[in-house]
Amino acid sequence: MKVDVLLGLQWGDEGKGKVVDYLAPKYNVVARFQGGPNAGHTLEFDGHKHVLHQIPSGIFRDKIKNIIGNGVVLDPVVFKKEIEGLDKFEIDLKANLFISKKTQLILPTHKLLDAAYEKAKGKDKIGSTLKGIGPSYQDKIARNGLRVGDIMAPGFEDRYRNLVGKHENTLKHYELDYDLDEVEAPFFEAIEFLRGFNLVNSEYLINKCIASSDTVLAEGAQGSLLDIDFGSYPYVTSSNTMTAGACTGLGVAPRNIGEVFGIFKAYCTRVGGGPFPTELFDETGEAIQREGHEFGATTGRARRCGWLDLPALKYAIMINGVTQLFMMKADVLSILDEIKVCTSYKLADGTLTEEMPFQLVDEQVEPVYDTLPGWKVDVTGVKSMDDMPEELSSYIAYIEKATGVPIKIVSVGPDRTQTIIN
Ligand code: 2SA
Ligand code: MG
Repeated sequence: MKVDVLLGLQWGDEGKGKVVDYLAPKYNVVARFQGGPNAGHTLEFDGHKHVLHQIPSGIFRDKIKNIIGNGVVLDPVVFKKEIEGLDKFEIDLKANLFISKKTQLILPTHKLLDAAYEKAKGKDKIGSTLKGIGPSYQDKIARNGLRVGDIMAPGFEDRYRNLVGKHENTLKHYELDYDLDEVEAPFFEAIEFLRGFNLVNSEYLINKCIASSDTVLAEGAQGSLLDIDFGSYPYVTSSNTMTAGACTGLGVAPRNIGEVFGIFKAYCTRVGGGPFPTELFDETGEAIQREGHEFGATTGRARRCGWLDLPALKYAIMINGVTQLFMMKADVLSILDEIKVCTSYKLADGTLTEEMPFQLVDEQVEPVYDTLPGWKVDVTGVKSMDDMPEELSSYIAYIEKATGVPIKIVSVGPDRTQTIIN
């Protein structure tokens, strides 16, 4: 079987956790291919609300193998906490969780470096989650990093000291107070804990699954507009959040990619710094934030809110090869009399474009909007496309026409059951 990929098409927080959880029963394997503890995938079921950071969202379903791929950066301390948080669910982690030996480790000093770099950027800071993501990927690319498999080899502690020495050399150029001993003790405890898990050559595992007709879902984190290559650089995360990232982050050949599910919110949100053309600074933005509970699942930060941005959505669909769209949080827009959709950008010289400019920031793009009527009724109990208010059906048809991709799922609330299939 091929690997289906599920990705966020905006700036993260599209509701990927809910969708993976919903789709999981159809899959034998769920795999994370990039990102790390900066992700926050919220799942709600049977009255539980649970946020996962590094563990794939298939973990709550029996008989699903969950793989943390080589493209991920793993913080052992966060991992230990996450696993302990799963205690009450009685999951057989020996049978259900596999970690690539090639997954990069996040060290305590990576988090310190993250903080130091952000502080030095001043008002131009990225708005990093400060989980050590950038510095860990930096070491990976610079060929300095330590990987999960290294913790089983003799000399791990020496290699760790060596790398930390380099980090301390860098840190002394920044004004940052820290106490390494304080963060190292829990780190080594967590490393010992990690040694008890299935640490595997996950590229073999996943390719054997593909060959034996298992169904595999690759679960993206963050969103396409945060992609290191195609996002709003430098206000991005440090990994490839796009479909191609699933190939490199798991060891899956491009020809083995099947469906690409693109998740987007019926509006847009962004957490952290960086350009956001359709951002709302008024009461409407505040109302969306309130109604949509738009606060980060990892850091609790308030998310900036704005209208749906079609040039950005079409861009994400293009670079990912999206075959099916899933629209999330449609219920949040029920409060609005009318809904705007950005159809193109007006550049500083007056020209209109439907393409993403090289620098969203510098070009000072002005969104051009279409206005659609709102539906103004509670849709959280709607169970089928036929029961939808006409205005919501029109909103869906409008987006499908603009993007040329069918919207196959519409979410009208956080629970597993509040999911409408088209
Ligand atoms: P980082 O931490 O170095 O990867 O941050 C770089 C930028 O990427 C953004 N980013 C995110 N944006 C939305 N959601 C993310 N995950 C958490 C969640 C966020 C949270 O799911 O709720 O709880 O605040 C995420 N992770 C990274 C980040 O804001 C920077 O703009
Ligand atoms: Mg999130």
